Amino acid sequence: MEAVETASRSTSRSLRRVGILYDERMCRHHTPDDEPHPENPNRIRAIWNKLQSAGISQRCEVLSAKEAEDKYILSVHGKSHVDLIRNISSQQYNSRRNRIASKLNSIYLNEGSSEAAYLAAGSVIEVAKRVAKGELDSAFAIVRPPGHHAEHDEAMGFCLFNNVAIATNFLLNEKELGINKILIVDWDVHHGNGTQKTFWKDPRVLFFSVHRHEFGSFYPSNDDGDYTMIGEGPGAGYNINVPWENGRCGDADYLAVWDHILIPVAKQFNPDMILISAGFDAAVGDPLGGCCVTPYGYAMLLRKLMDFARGKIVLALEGGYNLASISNSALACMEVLLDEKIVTGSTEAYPFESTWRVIQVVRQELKAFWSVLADEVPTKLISQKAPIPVKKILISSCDSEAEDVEELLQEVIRPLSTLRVDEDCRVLAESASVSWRSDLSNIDIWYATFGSNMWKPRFLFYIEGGQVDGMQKLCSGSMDKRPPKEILWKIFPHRLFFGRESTRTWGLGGVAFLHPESKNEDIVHMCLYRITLEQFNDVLHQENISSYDMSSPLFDLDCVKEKGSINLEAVKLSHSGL
Ligand code: Q9C
Ligand code: ZN
Repeated sequence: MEAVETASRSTSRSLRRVGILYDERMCRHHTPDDEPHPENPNRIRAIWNKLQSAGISQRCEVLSAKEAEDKYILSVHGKSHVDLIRNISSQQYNSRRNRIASKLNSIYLNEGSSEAAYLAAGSVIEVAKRVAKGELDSAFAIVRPPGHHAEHDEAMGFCLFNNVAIATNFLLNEKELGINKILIVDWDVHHGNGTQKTFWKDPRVLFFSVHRHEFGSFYPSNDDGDYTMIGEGPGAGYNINVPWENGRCGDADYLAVWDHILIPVAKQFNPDMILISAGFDAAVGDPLGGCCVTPYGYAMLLRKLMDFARGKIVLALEGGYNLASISNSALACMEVLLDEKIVTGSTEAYPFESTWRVIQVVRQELKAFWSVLADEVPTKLISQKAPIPVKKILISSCDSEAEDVEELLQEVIRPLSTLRVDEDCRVLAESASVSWRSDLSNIDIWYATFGSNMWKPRFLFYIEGGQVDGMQKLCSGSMDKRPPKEILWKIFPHRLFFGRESTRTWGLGGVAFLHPESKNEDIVHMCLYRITLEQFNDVLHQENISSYDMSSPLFDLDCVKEKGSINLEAVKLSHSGL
């Protein structure tokens, strides 16, 4: 008899039996000389510590890891791959290990890798088995290395064995468990290529992945994650990809995809169990993902899935590289599993226009297989896209003589309009570099604001962090939390104009400038804050919720200097903010 069946539940335990699995042995997989790497042992430690200090693990059945048996791993991987991962940590491989890793795509290996890989796969099997048997209602396996990129004969993308695929095959093959249809939801920001391939022709497994794709340029950088990849043979229609065209997707985008694709299909598919490839690298603040799902967003996504498979849900950790983000996201999910907080409501934001477009093409592609997708999405909904902003910044010179408007337009407006505020910030480095910070922390700028930022307490949330009033938005603040060194109110004899037709973040007219030309009646009140260029970048990042890739500044002086005649001095003297 299993321990969890006999354990009498104390009153502090949840009414729901929720399993949580953590094992320190999975921390022994790390880079050979412990060089920094985003996929490092502190990821699972951070989550585990958070769940303990929040009192969550105390309300759960705590399980420890078990190594997977080869026969289960072999249901997904080839023999040579299994042999390699089993032996890679042995001494015979000491001299070859690094060379082997370097030939693989985004993989490191050390003496702890074999054991961790077996434990990660075995742990997902373990919790899945207990949920299938009804010993647990649901469970979260805090495992690493992650799994969803691992293919039949190939480790890649930080993944050695495909943990979720292995557990899925285990459930289907253990006939007495009575699990015949499984829904895999892969909300890791990357495409679950390995899982997709495993079940490509298998109608017992509905694989759903939502991921940054950018037309095949985002990792794993090929067409596998395209929406046209729907499965084959008997599996046709049982593979659903939702490929983002850009980063910066957040709660509103994910919820729209849930409401208009995943949830209707889940209803029709009616799974016996749900496995979630629960990477948290689409979370706000993730250095690789560049998306902005909040813990509240994850809670909603999970809550909506609990209405299926009689709540039999297993979460297995995949990616997620910001320790605070993944811990908070995991905590939010555990609270949902424990059913202790009601999560309802909607988000402040609307989905991107591109999100509605993707939803429509996915529905079109799959409607032959899922009748619930056949109807057009109401135009009323689609017209609700990322809102028109109430504000924004970026001013040029305040006391220009306006004698050479043409030149000013060329030299001020053009460089400003090339700011990367609205661009896709592709993450080039594995970990966010912070080297720009020290340079920019020594440079003061005047940040001229209008609209809500003129109200100091409101603006300070972007510096000090906190909850912006009237919005469900939690600001992280700047890394430099010093208050503005000076605050100035000024009236400028100019008018504001929108420098672009639209930006993806703010919608129409997203970025405003002071018009360099001055007409008699023109007047604008602005509040100027003297802050550092580092702080300014942090403000920009938060206001354009979008780019949480902090590996490079959105704005530095090169943007201006390169273009020639707007020099540093001029920027300082003219009290120009940016
Ligand atoms: N220039 C998971 O989240 N990035 N894996 C490679 C190459 C690899 C992510 C970038 C990202 C793998 C489980
Ligand atoms: Zn990922």
